[in-house]
Amino acid sequence: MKITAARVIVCSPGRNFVTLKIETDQGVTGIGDATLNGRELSVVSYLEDHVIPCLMGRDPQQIEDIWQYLYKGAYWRRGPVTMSAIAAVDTALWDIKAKMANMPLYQLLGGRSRTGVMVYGHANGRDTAETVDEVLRHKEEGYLAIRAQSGVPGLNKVYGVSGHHGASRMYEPADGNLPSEHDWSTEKYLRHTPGLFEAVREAVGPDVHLLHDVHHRLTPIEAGQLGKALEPVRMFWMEDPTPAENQDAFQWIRHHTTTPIAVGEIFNSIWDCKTLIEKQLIDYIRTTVVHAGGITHLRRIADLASLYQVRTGCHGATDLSPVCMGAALHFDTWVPNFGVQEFMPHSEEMLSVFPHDYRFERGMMYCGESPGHGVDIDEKLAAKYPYQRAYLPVNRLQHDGTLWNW
Ligand code: KDG
Ligand code: MG
Repeated sequence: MKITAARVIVCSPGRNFVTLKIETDQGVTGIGDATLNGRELSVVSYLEDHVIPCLMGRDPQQIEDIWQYLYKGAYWRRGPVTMSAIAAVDTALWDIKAKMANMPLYQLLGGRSRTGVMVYGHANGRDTAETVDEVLRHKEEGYLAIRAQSGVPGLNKVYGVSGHHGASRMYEPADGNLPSEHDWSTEKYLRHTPGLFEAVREAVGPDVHLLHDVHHRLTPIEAGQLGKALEPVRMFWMEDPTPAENQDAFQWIRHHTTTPIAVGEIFNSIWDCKTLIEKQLIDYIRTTVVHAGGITHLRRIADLASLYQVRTGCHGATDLSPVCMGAALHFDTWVPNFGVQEFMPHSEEMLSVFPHDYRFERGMMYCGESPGHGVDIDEKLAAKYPYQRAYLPVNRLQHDGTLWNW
């Protein structure tokens, strides 16, 4: 069997998505997500200029060898651009292998470990009252796990919260302008957040899992303070409490709180989380199919994590395409140490470009039974939505404009 063609499809049905399609001499094709939010075209170039020429004529069944070839063979290892490109190739190859075997992908990985995949939804509000309402609305929809983010009194724009009610699900639109600027005050945030979660827990009752994303904004000792203050609420997790380049820094959070910690949506290899996992400094690892080298590498990370009782909690915001979601749901259906999957629904427009067989029902998601990962791309429709330059926002300290972590 041989790879005969591969091409990159870029489209922007509300936000940019980069998709790699691989064709074979047997007529079977596979697709993989290569979307790197705000830096999309760098992965397009990496694939078109450097990776695709190396794929021609290779046997697509040799997934591991192709992975090693692209990782070790480049000499320049790791990094989000390289690993997203490798992920796209890897996902497309697993799609092809599963289609050749006439099996849904989870069967090839080792079969079903659970009936469905628990997902968490996003409840965002401009203040505590609106956030509580959004949490209750999600509970009504059947969610078993809900992430709550709220505006902070005295701050203009805060992570995850849109200016207008109801628009919060699409909080980083591909609008072609330069990065928007958010402002930040750790003092105001730390004053507000424990009361927010007290109100949310009181309203939602004891059974719903509650999650919160700190989005890298605290120092380790501040994160320890927040985690300790949230202990009475019994959080499912506190996400990205501090930047994780220095993995040992998480010890200081651990020394001060038993609130569980989730990290890893921006990690792209096992080396980014090795210390965090081996020293049991985290409880959930959030690496994804698209940014951490595909199914092949994500499985390696999950296996390391399982030795230390760290469970998976894959990133699943809308900037990861439906192709990534489809592959992730197969991974989640198999992986023994599954925790939860993030689910931020794509718009109808986005979903129309990516025909898929996964579904959401009462807080759970289910991958389909069709061969492969179950997601396709409608290339004609995709062509109607050309690329638009887009950025993630930046964040500055409110009192003096110092650039802060986003
Ligand atoms: O591209 C960045 C977004 O996906 C990210 O900011 C969303 O933090 C996020 C999350 O937890 O979904
Ligand atoms: Mg996050």
